[in-house]
Amino acid sequence: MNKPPSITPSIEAERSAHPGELFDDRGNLDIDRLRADFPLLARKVHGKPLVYLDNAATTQKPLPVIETLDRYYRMHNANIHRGIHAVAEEATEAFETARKRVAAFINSPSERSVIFTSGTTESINLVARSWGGANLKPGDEVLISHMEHHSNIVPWQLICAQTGASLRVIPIDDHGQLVLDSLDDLLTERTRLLAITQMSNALGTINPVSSLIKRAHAAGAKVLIDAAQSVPHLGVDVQDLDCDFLAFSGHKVFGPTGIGVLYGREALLESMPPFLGGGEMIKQVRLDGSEFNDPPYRFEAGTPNIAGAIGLGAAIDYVQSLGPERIAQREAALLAWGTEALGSVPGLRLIGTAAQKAAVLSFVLDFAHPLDAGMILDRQGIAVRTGHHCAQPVMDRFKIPATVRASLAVYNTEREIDSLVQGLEKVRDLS
Ligand code: 7TS
Repeated sequence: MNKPPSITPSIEAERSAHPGELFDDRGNLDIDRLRADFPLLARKVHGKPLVYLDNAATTQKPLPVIETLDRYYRMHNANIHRGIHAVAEEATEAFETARKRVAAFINSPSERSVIFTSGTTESINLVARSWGGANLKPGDEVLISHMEHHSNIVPWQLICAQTGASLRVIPIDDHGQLVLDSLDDLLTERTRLLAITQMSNALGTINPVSSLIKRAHAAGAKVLIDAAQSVPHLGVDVQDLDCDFLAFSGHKVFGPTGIGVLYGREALLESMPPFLGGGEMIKQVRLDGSEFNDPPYRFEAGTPNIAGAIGLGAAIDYVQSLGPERIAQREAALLAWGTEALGSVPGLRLIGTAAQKAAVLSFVLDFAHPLDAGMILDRQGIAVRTGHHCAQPVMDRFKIPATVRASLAVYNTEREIDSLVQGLEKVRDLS
């Protein structure tokens, strides 16, 4: 039998496409070559070269991802797991290969622990509804932090209201770091789950999740890590972390929108009831009751985002061809440059000055409202995000309505950050 043509270039093929090309012998990045992989970065906006500094919202997509999606829809589109025809087999193989790539990427002990979802938001809701619905009761507590994205707050509020459990919150200090003095009071035998971000999207803070996971486990609690921001910038290893659940989104790590991942410890997933009911998640359906499928399929009701998963596999290949450590190193240099450059702007105050932080420069200006600044920057081709960044409690903590947020990716340059600084001078002139 002929093997179906490869849909996603293998990690090896992807590496050989770039061997030593993107980095010289001393490990320095050839930024022009890297940027050439991302067609959108060559765009103009309002007649100016685009300076894309909104990577925490979503990243741009490299050619291998765009081409994989194109190839999938041109040549391999079929529904999966159910067809016996050749194209359905190709699509199924590519989808399941993507699952293996995700498992390897996060060092999951098994691909059965990798559930495809629509993104971090659905992943967290899945745990809240399925695990939370089955395990929480009055008197139990769920512990989060003050720097969570709304998608790691609201699902817990909803399930607490439904089950009678309560939500408790680890405070943050003026630098945007967790205040851990109070942890012994907050993390008790009543705590059933700690749900916490590894990296804040509004502040850039990197949390000491390894030690928090150890402490939570010692108290008998499970731990969910929101890795929406950490996977793209730091990479994660679920076995090293020893977390029980971990959620991330494909679109923030150079993959397509509408695809994400929930990692769950296998034994836990096996004990959990379904989240959504429908096709794929069952073994047998009778009118008087149904038998559910094993994980991960138990949690993947209906036709999944097949193209998205395969595109995410290509994105992961791309990240691995660059090397997560080299991405982190390059971004650290950019962050240091940006912190110093913005520090020289009179009237600018950085929000989020943690000792451990990555890729995010959130700030307020004493000469302009963030929304006005964002609009003036946009006219100069500079894309930043303004607002509360779906982290309203962070804004309340700092007593501000919003920030301007420049968020970095490996393809950004020092020159782009300098453009932001010049753009802010224009904001001052016009304000
Ligand atoms: N958690 C964190 C830490 C995030 O930064 C985001 C998205 C989410 C969860 C939700 O991810 P989604 O893919 O399910 O939407 N953060 C942002 C942001 O900072 N700007 O736009 C989306």
